[in-house]
Amino acid sequence: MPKFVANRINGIYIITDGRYAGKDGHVTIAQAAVRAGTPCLQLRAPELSDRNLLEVAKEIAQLTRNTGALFIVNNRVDIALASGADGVHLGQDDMPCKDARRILGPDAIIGISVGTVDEAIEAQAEGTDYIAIGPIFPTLTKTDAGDAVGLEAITNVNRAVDLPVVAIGGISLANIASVRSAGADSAAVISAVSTAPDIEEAVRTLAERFTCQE
Ligand code: TZP
Repeated sequence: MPKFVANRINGIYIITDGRYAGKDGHVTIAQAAVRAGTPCLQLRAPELSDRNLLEVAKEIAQLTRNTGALFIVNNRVDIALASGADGVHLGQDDMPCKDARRILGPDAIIGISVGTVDEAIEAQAEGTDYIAIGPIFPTLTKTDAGDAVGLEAITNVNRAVDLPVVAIGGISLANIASVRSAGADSAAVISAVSTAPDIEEAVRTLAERFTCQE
């Protein structure tokens, strides 16, 4: 594992969402998350053209550069490379980890989404740096995410692999402490932050609740 992964895939993991403010929404969320001290930020913008996505990615890479926050691009290895991001997050249908590693190099942070323990074990064998397990709870944000796997999936994946485990899907202020109690190193959130009236405050509150276990 690259030496600086473990302490940054720890705590809150903010994923941007452009549904509410389009292209500018990603940067607005990123700015607020960085102000609130998020250790990790992911740009997830399937709705943007390549050109706009790269522009936003470069802006966020610049924003995070002097803050210590890890900057990850969802799915797009090319955009991660061109923007100078710290790494990429891959789904089960995205480019295989070993090919992404060949392009991005040994120091890049590569995360993989899994829905089962078997997928987590396979992802570890492929050389991923962290595992995202989900959806833990039902979510409306990703319609093809599959059925909720529940809190026990976090515990099971944690036992099966020796990597930071990020819980994702339907995580809110009401349940984030239970995610921590189940053993997640990190909690990834989209709607709990992007729909909040004050994004910075939402990030801070979620981060505090995550660290104060039930
Ligand atoms: N992968 C699994 S669930 C999910 C993703 C990207 C969506 C999480 O969004 P929310 O709004 O935090 O439930």
